[in-house]
Amino acid sequence: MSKSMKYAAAVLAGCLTAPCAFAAWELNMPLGVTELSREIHGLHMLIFWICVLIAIAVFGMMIYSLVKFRHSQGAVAANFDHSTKAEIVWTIIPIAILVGMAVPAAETLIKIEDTRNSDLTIKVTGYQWKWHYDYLDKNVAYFSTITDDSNRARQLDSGIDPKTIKNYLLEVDHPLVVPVGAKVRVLLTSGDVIHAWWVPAFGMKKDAIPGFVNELWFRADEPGVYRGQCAELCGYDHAFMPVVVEVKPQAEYDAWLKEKQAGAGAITTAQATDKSVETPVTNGAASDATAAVAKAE
Ligand SMILES: [Cu+2]
Repeated sequence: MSKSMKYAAAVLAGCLTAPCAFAAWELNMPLGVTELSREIHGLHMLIFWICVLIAIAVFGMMIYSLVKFRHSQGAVAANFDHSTKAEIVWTIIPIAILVGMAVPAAETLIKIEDTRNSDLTIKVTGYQWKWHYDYLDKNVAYFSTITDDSNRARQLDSGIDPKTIKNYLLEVDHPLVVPVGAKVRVLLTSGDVIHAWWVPAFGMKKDAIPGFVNELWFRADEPGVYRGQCAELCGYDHAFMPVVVEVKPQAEYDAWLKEKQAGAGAITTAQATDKSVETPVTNGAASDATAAVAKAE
């Protein structure tokens, strides 16, 4: 057996004895937990199958022509150089395909951009390297930072095996909390460089740009914890600012909000009496963004 064949046999044996590793492979996009994410997935599958049909038609015709009209069979090349009929056909068919894809895509895009009639508005500000969540008109605002255990394990020569850390690099101290079934409007901005807020299960990702306010919305159908990451290369710790969203039943969310508001009230009182208490970090861009939002509303 040659060396390369031995190698191939070893790889094959490895593949057959490690089905667990392959079971974790996910080739397609996740389906998500919002109506929009499922619609985007449907659109992706529709266009995928259209591409498959086009590939079958084009390669089928090409292979048929190569075999049927091969030189060894005595084929003689045609000598025409123009066909109006063929040009009309190969113009109309692609236009029909493009229009057929554009109609459902435009419908979905319009839904994605429609942030009207939201139940809750949260301003999300990206910082190097954490997120700030501000529940507008609710008097609740806090930072969301990667947890200490992930942060320690990721240091060079930390000696900590990342596999021992639960949700390694995908866990934060204070997740974003929203009620299930509510239309949540997210206003995105940044305090320093461009970041991007991304939760794959919601089918949503948008840039957070200093001095600008971008909008997105989601309505999670199922309670649970959904994880994402900053999706814009924002500096050397870009990989260490995860996004965690906890979707809770309405009653649990109400209780959480009340608790947070009580905590915020306590901090405000402490700040009024004790000047040494650190005030929350704000900066020009983020404050401008809040002003712009207030104006828009
Ligand atoms: Cu970032």
